[in-house]
Amino acid sequence: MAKKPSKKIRVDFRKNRQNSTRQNDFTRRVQTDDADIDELKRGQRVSGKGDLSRRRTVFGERGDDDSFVLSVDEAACLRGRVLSAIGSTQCTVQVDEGQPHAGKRFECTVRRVVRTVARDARNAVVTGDRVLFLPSENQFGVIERVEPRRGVLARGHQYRQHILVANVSQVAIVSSAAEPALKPALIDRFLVSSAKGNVRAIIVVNKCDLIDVSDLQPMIGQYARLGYTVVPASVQTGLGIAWLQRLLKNEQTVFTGQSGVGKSSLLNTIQPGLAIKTGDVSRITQKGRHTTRYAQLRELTLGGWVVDTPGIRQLELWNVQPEEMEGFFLEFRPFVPRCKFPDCLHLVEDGCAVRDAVQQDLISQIRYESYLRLVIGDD
Ligand SMILES: Nc1nc2c(ncn2[C@@H]2O[C@H](COP(=O)(O)OP(=O)(O)O)[C@@H](O)[C@H]2O)c(=O)[nH]1
Ligand SMILES: [Mg+2]
Ligand SMILES: [Zn+2]
Repeated sequence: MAKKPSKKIRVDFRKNRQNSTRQNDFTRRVQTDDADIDELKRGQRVSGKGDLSRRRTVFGERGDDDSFVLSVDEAACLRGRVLSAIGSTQCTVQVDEGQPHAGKRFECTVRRVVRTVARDARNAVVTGDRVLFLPSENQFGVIERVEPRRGVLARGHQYRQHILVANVSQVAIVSSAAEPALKPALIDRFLVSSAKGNVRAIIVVNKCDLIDVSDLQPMIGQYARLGYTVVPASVQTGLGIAWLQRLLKNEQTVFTGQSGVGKSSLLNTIQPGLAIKTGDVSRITQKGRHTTRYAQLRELTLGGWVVDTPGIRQLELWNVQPEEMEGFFLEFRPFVPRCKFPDCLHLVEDGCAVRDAVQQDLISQIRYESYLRLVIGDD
């Protein structure tokens, strides 16, 4: 196989804003300074101008997703998966199978150059990332490289993208048949987020013990025709649990959905202790004890991972343009080319074939309403 050509890039290192926090934390200072010295030892050029205006040549290649994959000393590094990442700097990494320290967990900081080559420094390292890290003593280490991601879930947060988790293979969109009532619009919103992140979706309808399951058939049929798997489930009766276990085996699955629908109960039924207790979410950071919202990977004994996203009630859509929305509603596709105007948003325009299809019951009214809410964005 032909090797991709190595590329050199020049990167600017911004003025080091970590100085003040370093002063507060002696161990961190030692680690970070050692990391800088290591970089010097490995022959990376550092200009003599000090921190204010450093430029450096780094080596690497473009990943398939257009990320920049740094060249690192692979023999000295361990490969692992980020179980949780706080602020892209404090990461817990579990070593992959087939390597020294397999299964062990390391508390890692992130080499500054990793943040520099990331498109957005805040998302430089996220939960689920595959990384190479340089281990040091006492199960500490420094992340040297983040592998290209496939399948990310992101949300908009304070007008910026916040990647919640990377390398996810599927999302379990959990809803409940009753208490709280089934909300198709919410399911559709989650379906769009998953499709936007290139992640397969499974729809779980929990609490089926509270209803007559045959009442769900039209809804199940509708989503099944669109190619989605719908699992009727109940923690009370055990309905759907074995099916869910089969669907989760050897996959990386994010559980998401409104609070109260039974995500924690389902996770604990699938595997005792799988759900994160709310108390586990707080963690000591440099600024004191913080209850942060971050995703955490949990290993399944049957193979694979699940990610619980405590405190994140819903995935706000990030960067989905109104004109792009129709593409996420698969049943609209045959009609879109027949609209009179090529830029039709299927709202009030004349000659809209999508609206005609809704009128003729060829597109479900409920799905069309979900579409409207997402395009108009007022829910
Ligand atoms: N009747 C019924 N109640 C359930 C079921 N699953 C969960 N619950 C209840 O729903 C409530 C919320 O569950 P929880 O797992 O905390 O929901 P989460 O917020 O999505 O994690 C709890 O009181 C559960 O006992 C179910 O299948 N049937
Ligand atoms: Mg919960
Ligand atoms: Zn139209």
